[in-house]
Amino acid sequence: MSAAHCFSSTSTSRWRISLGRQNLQGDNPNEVSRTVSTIILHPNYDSNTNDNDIALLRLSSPVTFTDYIRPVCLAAGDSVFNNGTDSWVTGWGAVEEGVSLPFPETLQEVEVPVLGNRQCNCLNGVGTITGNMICAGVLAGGKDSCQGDSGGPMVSKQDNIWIQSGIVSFGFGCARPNLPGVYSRVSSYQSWINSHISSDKPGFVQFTSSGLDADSSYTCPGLPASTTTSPTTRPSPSTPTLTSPARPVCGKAPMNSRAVGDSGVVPGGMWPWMVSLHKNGVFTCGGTLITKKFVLTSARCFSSPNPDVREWSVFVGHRRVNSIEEFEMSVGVAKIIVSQMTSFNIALVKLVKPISYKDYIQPVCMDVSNSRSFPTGTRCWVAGWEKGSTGNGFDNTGSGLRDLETQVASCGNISDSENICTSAMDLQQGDQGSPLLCKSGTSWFQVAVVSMSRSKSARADIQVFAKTSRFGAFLKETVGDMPSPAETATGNAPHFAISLFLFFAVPITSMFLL
Ligand code: 4AZ
Repeated sequence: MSAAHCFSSTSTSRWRISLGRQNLQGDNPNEVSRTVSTIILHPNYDSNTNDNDIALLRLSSPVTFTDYIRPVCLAAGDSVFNNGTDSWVTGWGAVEEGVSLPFPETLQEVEVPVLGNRQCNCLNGVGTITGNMICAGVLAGGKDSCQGDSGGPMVSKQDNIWIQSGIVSFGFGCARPNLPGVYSRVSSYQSWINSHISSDKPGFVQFTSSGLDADSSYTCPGLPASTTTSPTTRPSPSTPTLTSPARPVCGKAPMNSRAVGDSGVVPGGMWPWMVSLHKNGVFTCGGTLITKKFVLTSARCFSSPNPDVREWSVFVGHRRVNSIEEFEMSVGVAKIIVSQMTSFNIALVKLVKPISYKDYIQPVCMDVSNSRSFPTGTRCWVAGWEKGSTGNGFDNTGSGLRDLETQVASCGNISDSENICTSAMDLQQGDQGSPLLCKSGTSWFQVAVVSMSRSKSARADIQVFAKTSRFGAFLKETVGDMPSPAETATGNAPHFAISLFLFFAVPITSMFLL
């Protein structure tokens, strides 16, 4: 299998196929070669648009498989390659634009993540990338296929099987920032390939991606709305239902069965306000839903003062469906508003559309009127995602949402009017932006945002969080009306003098992060 653009005609006479070859020059002890009996170009190959850039070459005679010559599996038609899928491209092409591979021209490899078609269209010009193409590359540039790699494979590994997802096709230059390489999408051609091979057909294997594709919420001017629908799997009918009250209520977790002593991997739906924030498709931070349109997280999730909203997407509705953890949907980001204090800043992420509440999608309470107390000994939890090996922050192999139980502790000689303290916790990088959750009455409150700096903890025995009552005005101003706890909605809210203050905290102490 190769690319159609490598062939100016279907004349076979001048072609030779080398297999088991390592170097283009010098000795290749494991090499076998064949002439070509037939060249089949895709009938809809369009040299103007590069659409359907695929070709099949029939070898003049079969080759014997060896340790150096083996067939790759091909991505089946129903394969899914989410944004970020780890991929490898191999070839003898140029090592940078205009620089050919030096002697003895040894086969090269490069690792590149899949970049979703929506984002790839936005980067290359809307309309450039058809559904028969798949893109891969890093936005920073520096890793790519290049001239001479054409026709070669892009592969991804699944359960120890290498599956070819793409055929090197084209790109604007090589390894340029924001210009990923473009590949023919092998999974689009299962039936075409099979129609030309009668015996000894290739092995088509379905490649799957876990979770929703972050690319589905990516957009830019001129790009049609996403046609990607939410997962076909639905929550089981046995899950409890929560009827939506006219006035939104916060801090309700109908599926939460957390009891004192519980910590660890969290089944979906347990903390219904938990969201995960993804930058360019890669899990970056935890966060919480505080209203239908706002997510609260740490300012430290955003490295630049003016984050690009187009790079970000928010996954909501973490739940368990048929024993698989997944998110109901991903939503784009309309605005990222970072508080402007000198330290311990928080960030509000405004979503492009409001979220509908479900059992497994609920807002957490914010104690904006500072009327709740969380005395020493109160049991609290930090919920957050481990940064999984897939970089998605979640997958089916256990690196999902987990929580850590802790309890409110005395701040000792540290001012407790300024701080809230808990027993020490093993917070990790993936917990950045995640909440410290404590129950007051029947409602769950977020009393802190995990915001870890690179400095080590000042005290190992307790976790000190700075009270962020100073963000009360910022929150009210930015978010407006917030849902209230069920108890106060019935009219028995305690009346406190300092109504604008928020009992909301960010830890001062922290973990060392990579
Ligand atoms: C080429 O000319 C070519 N950066 C192949 C791949 C890419 C660019 C050019 C992708 O064969």
